[in-house]
Order: sequence, then C-alpha cells, then structure tokens
Amino acid sequence: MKKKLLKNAKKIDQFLINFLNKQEQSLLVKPMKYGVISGGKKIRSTIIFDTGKIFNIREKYLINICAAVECIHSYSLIHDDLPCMDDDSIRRGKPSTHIKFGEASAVLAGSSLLTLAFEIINDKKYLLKSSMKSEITESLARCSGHTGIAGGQELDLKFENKKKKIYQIINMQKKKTGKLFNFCLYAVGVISNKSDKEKKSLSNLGEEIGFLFQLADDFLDQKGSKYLVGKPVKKDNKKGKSTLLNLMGEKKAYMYANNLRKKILRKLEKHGKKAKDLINTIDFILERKF
Ligand code: GRG
Repeated sequence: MKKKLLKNAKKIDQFLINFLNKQEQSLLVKPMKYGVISGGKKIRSTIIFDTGKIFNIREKYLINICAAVECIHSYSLIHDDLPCMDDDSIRRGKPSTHIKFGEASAVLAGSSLLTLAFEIINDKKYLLKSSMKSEITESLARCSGHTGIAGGQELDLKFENKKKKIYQIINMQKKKTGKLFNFCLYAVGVISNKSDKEKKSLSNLGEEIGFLFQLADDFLDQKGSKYLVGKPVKKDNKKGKSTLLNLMGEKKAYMYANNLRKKILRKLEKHGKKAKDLINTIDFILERKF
C-alpha cells in the first residue's frame, strides 16, 4: 500500500510541478509548492484512481481531478494549521506553511491553491467535455465551501469544549472530511457517464469513506506516533475536540468504525474483482499508522 501511495503521489506532484511551471511565476509559487508537493499520502488521488479502475477509466482522464483535489486538501491543511484555527506548527513532518513563510503568505498561498484547483479542472488541454467540466466544477465548489469542508471546519471549531450529540459530530465530520471524498467518487461517476441515481450513490459512498478516514484520524491522534503521523498527536483532548472517540470510548468507537468499514465493503461487492484496489485502500484506511 505504501508503494502504491508513493507511486501515485509522484504522478500528482509531477503534474502539479508541470502545471505551475507553465504559469506566470509569482512570489506565492514557493509557499504553494511547499504546501502541496512532496508531502502527504495523496490518498484522495489514490481513491480516485481506484474508483476509476472499477469503471475502466484511464488515468489520463482522472489526473486533473486528482491534482485539483490535492490542491483543495492542501489548502485546507495550510489554513487549518493557522493560529486562528488549529494552531499547529508541524505538518507532514516539517514546519507548517505559516511557520516557514509567515501567516500572510500562508493565507494567500492557501487561497491560491483553492483557485488553482478550478483552473486545473477547466484547463483547455484537459480531455473532458465542457459539460462534464462544469458539473465537476460545481460539485467541487459545493463540497469545499460552506456546505462542505469550510462549513465542517466552522462546526469543528464551534464544537470545542461543548457536549455534542453523536449525530452532530457525524454531520460535522462528514462535512469537514467526508465531502472531499464525496467529490472524488462523484467526479469519477461524472466521467463514467453514470445516471444521477448512480452518481448520488457514489457520492454517499465517498462520504462514508471520508468519514471512516476521519475516524481513523481521531484514533491516530490518541494512539499514533507523531513521527509516523508527521504532526503532533494527543491534541484533540487538550483542545476539547468533539469526536466519536471522546464520546463513546475506544472500544465502542472502534466497533463503530469497523461496522462502517464492513458497510462500505458490502456496497462494493457488486463490482467484483474490479473493486479490489479500492477495497485494499479502505482496509488500509482503518488500520493505517500514518
Ligand atoms: C478548503 C474551502 C476550504 C476551507 C478551509 C481549514 C478548513 C477550511 C478545513 C480543514 C478541514 C480539515 C483539517 C479536515 C481534516 C481532514 C484530515 C483528516 C486531514 C488529514 O488528511 P491526510 O491524512 O493528510 O490525508 P496528508 O498529510 O496525508 O495529505
């Protein structure tokens, strides 16, 4: 799994380097590259490639989607690390972008990665039909903004040191982390010309995978090693974060996550062997140490 992630990460990094190198240069390119290239598992891209295999979609049709998703994801991490948000000085085993380049440059580099994502999807050289690009653009915007990642992050911050109900935490985590995974599967559905009903069920599946990924992230915060995770651990308790782990305790939260994993795998059964890669990635998500 580590090899697969590394191989995919290299492809996406190379794509992003080429894309940025072809643009007019600016002072922000350095902090942008620092935030998005050479670091991170690029697991969302791997999930896009895995889902593409189910529907026989070649990587050249998917790579722009992967790069765009990684830009949005890295943007969210750069902003998440800022003092006004989760205030983290280490990310991916190196100083956070604002520590390295200053807060103003980190805010601007993050925002520029957000807009770069939309440039990448709408690039003239990208082989998709305009109608597909526009549907994908709309979905990415919706999953990233106030009904998606940004809205989820606002809830996460507002929930600190508050007693929240299980359904409220699930809703917050499905937005904060799930929505970008929702987009990953939805976009593959668009490229595969699926019906609205099929695209909806891909979106829901993606959101559940993202939620599982967040549950694993919460376990890593409590039990993981900061060297493997690449950022400080045991922060959720200190900050009074609302997580299922804090609410249910380790045993129940793990059972909950494992049942979610099984539910996701059952939904993939209909695809037979074609879903093998996605199944491996989902198994990795819950057991991961980084
Ligand atoms: C992106 C529109 C937009 C707004 C920013 C700051 C913010 C709003 C959102 C932050 C959301 C957040 C921090 C979600 C956590 C998701 C998560 C589990 C991150 C860790 O992902 P990994 O493990 O990281 O894939 P790597 O380093 O491997 O890329």
